[in-house]
Amino acid sequence: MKGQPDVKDLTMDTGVQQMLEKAREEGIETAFDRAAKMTQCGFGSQGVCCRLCLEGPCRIAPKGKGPQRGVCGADADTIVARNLYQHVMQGTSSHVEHAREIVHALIETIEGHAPYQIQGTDKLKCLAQGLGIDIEGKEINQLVKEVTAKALEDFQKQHGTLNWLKLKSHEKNFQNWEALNLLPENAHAEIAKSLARTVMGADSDPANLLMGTVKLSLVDGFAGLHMSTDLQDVMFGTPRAVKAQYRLGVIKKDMVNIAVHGHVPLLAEKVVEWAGKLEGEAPKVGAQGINIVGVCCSGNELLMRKGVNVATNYASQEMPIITGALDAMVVDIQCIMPGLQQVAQCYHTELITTIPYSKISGATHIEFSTEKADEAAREIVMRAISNFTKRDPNKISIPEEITEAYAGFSVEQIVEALSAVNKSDPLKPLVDSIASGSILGAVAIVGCTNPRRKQDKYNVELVMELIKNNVLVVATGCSAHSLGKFGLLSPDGLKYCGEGLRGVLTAVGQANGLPALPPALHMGSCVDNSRIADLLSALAGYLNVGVKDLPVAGSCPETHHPKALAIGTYFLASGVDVHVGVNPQVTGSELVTNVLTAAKEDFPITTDALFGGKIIYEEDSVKAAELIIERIKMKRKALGI
Ligand code: XCC
Ligand code: SF4
Repeated sequence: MKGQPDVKDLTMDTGVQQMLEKAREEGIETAFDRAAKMTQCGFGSQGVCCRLCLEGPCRIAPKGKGPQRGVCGADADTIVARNLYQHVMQGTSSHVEHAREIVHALIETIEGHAPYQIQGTDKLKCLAQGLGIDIEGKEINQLVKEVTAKALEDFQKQHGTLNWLKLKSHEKNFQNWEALNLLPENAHAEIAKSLARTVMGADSDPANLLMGTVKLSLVDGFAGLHMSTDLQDVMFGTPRAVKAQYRLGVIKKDMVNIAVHGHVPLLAEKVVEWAGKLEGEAPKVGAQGINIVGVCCSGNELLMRKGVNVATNYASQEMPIITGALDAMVVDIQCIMPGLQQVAQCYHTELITTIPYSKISGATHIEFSTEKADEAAREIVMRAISNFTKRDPNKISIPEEITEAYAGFSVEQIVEALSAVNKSDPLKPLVDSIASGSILGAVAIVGCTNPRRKQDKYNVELVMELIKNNVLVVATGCSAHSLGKFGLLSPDGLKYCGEGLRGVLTAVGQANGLPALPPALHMGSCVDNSRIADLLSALAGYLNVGVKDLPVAGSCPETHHPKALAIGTYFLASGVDVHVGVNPQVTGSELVTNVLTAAKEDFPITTDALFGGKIIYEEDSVKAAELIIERIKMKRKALGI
């Protein structure tokens, strides 16, 4: 078709390019096509469009040329701050709901109503102790009961603060937040208060709104990310290093292929279990077996704990269907494009939604509940098997490329790997390498891919630039998938590292019987950004400094989801610089921009001054790497190294 962008400009992934060509030939529209057609609203892009009440929508004209206040009198600063707050609210409520699901699944499990087993007993004991529970002589079920009761308090208590915040925050951060009156009482109250606070005619002081946003982000961090990860580890075990494969080539022509997509592993784990149990059914329809592949963060959860292969990441989630060989795509919550059904209906693929509050019109809905987890998973797998017979052979074309990758780097696994170098003091080799300059610092590459940006390019380029400069990289989410696809989660990627970093990764790898550790350590899904926070707290504790003093940063080069803004704000509040490669829709307010980016040094309040972390907004990955490294060097200097 004329005027369409070259597929090579849309994604770095050649398999995805191939599928985009196929989609065009077959007349199928994808997210990349829709992104190309959708012109972005100039007001919305800067965050100055307000539709909070029926006097509006109102929008503030840029550069003073036109109305400078909404009908109610709200100015650009108020509107931008409220919009950011609401984005963070969306992210926070997503993660908090995720955590709450896991709490209930654990409770139902010990009450005998849900077909799961408590696999992470060490983690359970460790959490229980941290929460002040006496573990002496108690059965596992009793400990789960007491730990989940502490978790439920984080949705209910009317005074004090979140148990998980007390459990997981670094002492210096806790003191700072307490002094600034930022400690949330409970997750639900804070979300409700945030909604009440950002309605028309409530809080309109932009600085106050920004502090509210930070307070809410602590709910995201502790009652969302940390609680989800911790309790998932209790249920399914803490991840350990695994080897797996990446790219669309993991879809197998002669097997029943099921893609698992979404976020909460409760369903995904069951689908894997039932695929194993029903393996014998596949030959009855002429298939050689059942092949589960991951997409997005459900993919991450299964990769981390089960070594399940990953087909693709966010922006290209339609592509597994376009191979013509996907027999079912089963989804739960978040990041699931409604457009999937449009694509699925052009093939034999059955799109299956499972969560009552996340349905897609036209898709099959098989209700998943923890009580009925087995029945639902069994039905899903059986349907996929029967769909195998409905394939159209003329429509099948699977890209061949496959990349090898390692994942499963929980904090526990990282510490264990380091123990092989120094058993009595595992963090010492890492800290020594940082002090000597062999490792300059560490950066977490997090977040997504976004159909508006060339897929994988910015994630990969940034990492290449960082590791070349001896910066250690850890990764989560769909950006980790980008790295996996391009060999950066494999020791093969070592050739891109600077000498110092390469030396350390090789030494630690060899102490563990591997040729080397990969240049980027895959730490999990987006909720597993909590693992990164844990690692930073441990390092800061070891060095007896604040998290804000560490030569580290976070970066989301290709994000698309408001969840990333919630996570990013939590990291800012914890004293970590956060680079964003995608327009965060705040540039319409000089005040908000200055508070977050500390662009003007003499600005009265900045997150940098309050917490020790700031936003670096830079779309170019090479320039971003320079800016990140500059800050890392500044923090090194302050540490005297
Ligand atoms: Fe979604 Fe988590 Fe982003 Fe991927 S990385 S696109 S948020 S699935 Ni979380
Ligand atoms: Fe307009 Fe104010 Fe209503 Fe927003 S809250 S739509 S700025 S009148």
